[in-house]
Amino acid sequence: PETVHLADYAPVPVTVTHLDVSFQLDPKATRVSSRLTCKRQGPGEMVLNGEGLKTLSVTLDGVPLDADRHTLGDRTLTLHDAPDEFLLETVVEIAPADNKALSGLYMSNGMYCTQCEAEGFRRITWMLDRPDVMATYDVAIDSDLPVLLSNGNERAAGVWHDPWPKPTYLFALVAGDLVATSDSFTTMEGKDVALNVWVRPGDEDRTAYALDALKRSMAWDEEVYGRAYDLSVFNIVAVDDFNMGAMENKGLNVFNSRYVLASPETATDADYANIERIVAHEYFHNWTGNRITCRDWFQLCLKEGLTVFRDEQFSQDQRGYAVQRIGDVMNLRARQFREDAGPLAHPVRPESFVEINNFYTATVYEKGAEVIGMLRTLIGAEAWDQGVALYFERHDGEACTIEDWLAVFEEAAERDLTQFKLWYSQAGTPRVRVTEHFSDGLYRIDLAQSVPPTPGQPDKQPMVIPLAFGLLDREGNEIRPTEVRELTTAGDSLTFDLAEKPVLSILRGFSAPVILEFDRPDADRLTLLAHDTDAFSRWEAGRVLAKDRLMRAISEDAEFDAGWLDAVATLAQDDNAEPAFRALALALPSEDDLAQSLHEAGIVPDPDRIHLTRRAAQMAVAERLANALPDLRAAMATPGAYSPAAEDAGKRALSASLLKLQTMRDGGAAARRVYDTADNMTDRMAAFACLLDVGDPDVAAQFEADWSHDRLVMDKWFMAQVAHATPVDAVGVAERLTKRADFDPSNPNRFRALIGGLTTGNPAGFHRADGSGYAFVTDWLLRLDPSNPQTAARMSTAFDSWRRYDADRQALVREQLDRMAAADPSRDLAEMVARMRAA
Ligand code: BAL
Ligand code: ZN
Repeated sequence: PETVHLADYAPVPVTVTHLDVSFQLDPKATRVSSRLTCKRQGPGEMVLNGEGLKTLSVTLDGVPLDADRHTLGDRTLTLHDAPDEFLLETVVEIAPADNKALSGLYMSNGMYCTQCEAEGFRRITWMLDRPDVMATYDVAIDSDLPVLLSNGNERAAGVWHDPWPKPTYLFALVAGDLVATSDSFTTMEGKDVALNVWVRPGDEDRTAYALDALKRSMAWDEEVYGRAYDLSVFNIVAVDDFNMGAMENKGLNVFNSRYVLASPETATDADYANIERIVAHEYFHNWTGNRITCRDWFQLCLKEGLTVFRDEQFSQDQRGYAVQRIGDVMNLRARQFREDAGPLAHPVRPESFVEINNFYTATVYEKGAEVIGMLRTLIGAEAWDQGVALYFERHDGEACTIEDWLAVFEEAAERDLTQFKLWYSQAGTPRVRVTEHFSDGLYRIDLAQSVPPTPGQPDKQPMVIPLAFGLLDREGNEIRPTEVRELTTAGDSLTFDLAEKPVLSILRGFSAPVILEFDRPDADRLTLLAHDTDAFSRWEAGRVLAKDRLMRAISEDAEFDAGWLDAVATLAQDDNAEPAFRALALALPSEDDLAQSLHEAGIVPDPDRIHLTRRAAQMAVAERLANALPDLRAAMATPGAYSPAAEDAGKRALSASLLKLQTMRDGGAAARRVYDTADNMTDRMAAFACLLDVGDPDVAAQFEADWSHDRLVMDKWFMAQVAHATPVDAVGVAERLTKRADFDPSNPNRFRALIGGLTTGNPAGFHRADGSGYAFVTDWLLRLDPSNPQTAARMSTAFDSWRRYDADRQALVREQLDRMAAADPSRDLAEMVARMRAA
């Protein structure tokens, strides 16, 4: 397959400024008639994209095209000597019911829907399917179905006009038997906007939270960024079969139903938080993505990194800065640091790809957001605000690059960002080594940075690393508040005149996506854990202490010392700290995190040993808290009606952490009481997980009896059973579940729940020494790949950490990677497997 390079970008010789498209919908034979208004902007042939289209006719200015004026290939339609201005009309036929790739126009539970990002529009009709071609649209939908939606404003039933020029990837069409929950919003410019959340009949009582989140997002974007909505209607549609989380199509956001539907009985607090975040994210794209889009797919982080940054800011405002920031950093480390450490590492702006769908990654999204956060830290809030305002003013209606983005900040901040731009081109997580020296009243911090080699990038240059830090005295009083220093060279030092050696609090707020290497006394970490004014650093101190204990217990059989257990117990019982923070502080580093840290320390990770040691640590914490657990949990009760707001959610999170510890002592008695009496899914799932952990023989069947009618709740059931099986049983449990009639692998949520339950939820089960986990996952990837390459390729990342493990496990994984490579996989899966095999 062909590799596409950023360096080869060239504008189109002929562009399209307007599309008239009409659809006669039919599951097996949908007819798409389109008329493109085309305009030449330079010399060259016009090459349109198409895939799987049955072409019925092609005319230019009303005249059928002669054979010598065009070439109709499998995936291209080339017009030779096209005039300066013309209308190109095509009629094609497609079969949405047969489209199981969920890209282009497809069917889900009897409704028609589309997914066009990145290159799905070419599966609908002939077009220049690339983001730098921006056109207005008129769409007419002919169907007996009652609800017919597309982008823009509705002119008549099923007739839509979108006045905002947009690239093909933002096109959407939905047709189905749907019901709406509606509301309205008046923008700061005085425009009345109708808001609708469309769902299948029966789901309408679960739409209120998404609608509320939408209104809060619209108000927030006006207040914080001065951005108002620009159409008369904003539609959200929930779809059951969806590869992504959601999609920001202009005026018609299409969502995976799991990120729309919520009721206290069926959704957990985490589901509510995700709905809030993703509704906001897709809405924010209206300005950062839609009004200003990407010139080419290499610039994906231009819209995604920025929009993640904005949704994280929004969530911080809605839910509290510290807890949100810690959660975002945990997510970054779990997904992006892992990606950066393995064969799939790539820059925030990649320079080549085979299949762009393989680059919707944690690096482009989450690291892309961190890069923007660093930019704001470096230039300051005021210059940031000016730069963003300039970006909106200068580039509205354009398809832009990272160079365009950085130029506005160079102007606003009057600062050269050449070195900063390395964050977009150099892959890998920088290491910052910190060493302290104190003598004769002089305190010196030595800083050294390095960026590890990554595929295709053996040598790296020093980056600009903003380091936020403060100083505490030995008693924990802050003696220097937060300030930011920039590390721009391989090594640097900071010095301070001080009477005694302070306690350094560094990388406050996680001011840069780096790994700190800082060997320091426990006493300093305990001081930070107890007293730091920066909540992130406080949490981080506890995290480092816990990881250190776990690493030593795994590699040296070290005991869990009383000093650490006392510190954990103190924090768990600290009424001055918010419950959500205490819950985060109680959470131990994940098995995957430990495996990576062991690997980096030169120790080959043993997944079973990691699993058992982590459980032993939990048991030690449980024993230390012992009889305090029931009262602590009782103090976290949330009487009254369920509220998904952060305060109650935080209490439930701490309560769930404590219940897990209590289960280790009482064998599940408390969890059983919670399970039987819970009035919300958050508490019920927490108890369900505990009961699965202790091997409760009845709870899975009870859960199923209550919820077998509900697809989203049953996804949780599938996932939890695999994730909470013992490592020895996990593959067997997963295998048994795949044999059920309701395991439908063509539904991505169900597939991800079950396979992800093993690969992510049960690492010791996935990495069984006999290779059964590897073989099982490979079997299913190969089964899914022919119909849904995107999801198969995405899930194949489970193998990206294979080089960490022992020679036997590596040989077993290699066997499976070889098997996939030999199975004539899709372009998507082939690219992923090739990158992983090259490691
Ligand atoms: N653009 C794909 C889905 C999202 O990032 O919003
Ligand atoms: Zn996005």
